[in-house]
Amino acid sequence: MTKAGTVTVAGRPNAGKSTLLNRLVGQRLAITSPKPQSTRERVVGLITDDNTQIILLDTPGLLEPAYALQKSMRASSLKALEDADVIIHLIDALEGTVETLAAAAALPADRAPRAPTILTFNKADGLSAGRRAALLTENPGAVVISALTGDGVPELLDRVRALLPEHPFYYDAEDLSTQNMRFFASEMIRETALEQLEDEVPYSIACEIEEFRETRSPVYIRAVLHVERDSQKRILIGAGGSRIKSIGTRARGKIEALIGSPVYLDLHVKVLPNWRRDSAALRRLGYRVE
Ligand SMILES: Nc1nc2c(ncn2[C@@H]2O[C@H](COP(=O)(O)OP(=O)(O)O)[C@@H](O)[C@H]2O)c(=O)[nH]1
Ligand SMILES: [Mg+2]
Repeated sequence: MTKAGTVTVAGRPNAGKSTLLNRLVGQRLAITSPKPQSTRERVVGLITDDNTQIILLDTPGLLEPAYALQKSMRASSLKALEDADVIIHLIDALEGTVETLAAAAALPADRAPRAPTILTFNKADGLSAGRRAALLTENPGAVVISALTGDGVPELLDRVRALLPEHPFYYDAEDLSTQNMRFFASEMIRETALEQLEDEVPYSIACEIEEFRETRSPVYIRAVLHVERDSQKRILIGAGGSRIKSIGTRARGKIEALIGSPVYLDLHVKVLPNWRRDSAALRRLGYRVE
């Protein structure tokens, strides 16, 4: 008898959702960042053991959308909540605010997600023992974890397993994701840009993979980083091309670690004016547009 199903990790920006996906999959698949709103669409991780297969969905943080990209992010979070057999509602325990998922998602009570939800407090490594005990007393049935250290994660997995339906596996036991390397390569490049840039620039970057030739050695990848304005393009390129070169070198290393072979990364910068507010541009970049 096997169990299998979709488990959606949802919550506010910066709760540690992507860190949790990486911890559970055992690979750095999802972008993580101290800068909020790093995840823009659902990221799928597959976790398979002898008798359980979890299709884990990492989602963009729930927030009030202000422009088209954020609307798209919200739509993909809500879709992942609808698709869930089990929901992990992740809350940053250091933040203090405890709310229902319907409140975090700004959904009316009659549209609250239906799947069973495990209230999960993250960042236990920063909690005092007293605060941890108080959280568990005040929120019966909650789980306290650290996605960073792995503390409490086995207990969370046990809780998820207990709620999963009986079902044959959907995917091969060896598969790590249902998304392709093209997607993860573009995410690694965007993550590196997030690490190396400040202020508004990281939020204005989208990465498009124009060519991905796995049959070549080294693997050939041509990617474009789109920004919204000329001034951002200048910052991204840097003096004498130093910034884009450094992003390229670091991102190449991450992609090589993920695919396990040498990569030639051909990285370009272009201006796609105001793409974050433009549905046609969003669609072209592969974001969900309703
Ligand atoms: N101290 C601590 N920091 C964490 C933990 N989990 C995530 N973080 C940090 O919180 C920030 C946001 O993490 P991320 O996974 O990108 O959050 P997301 O926006 O919910 O996907 C990053 O700087 C992470 O390193 C944790 O368990 N403990
Ligand atoms: Mg994230």
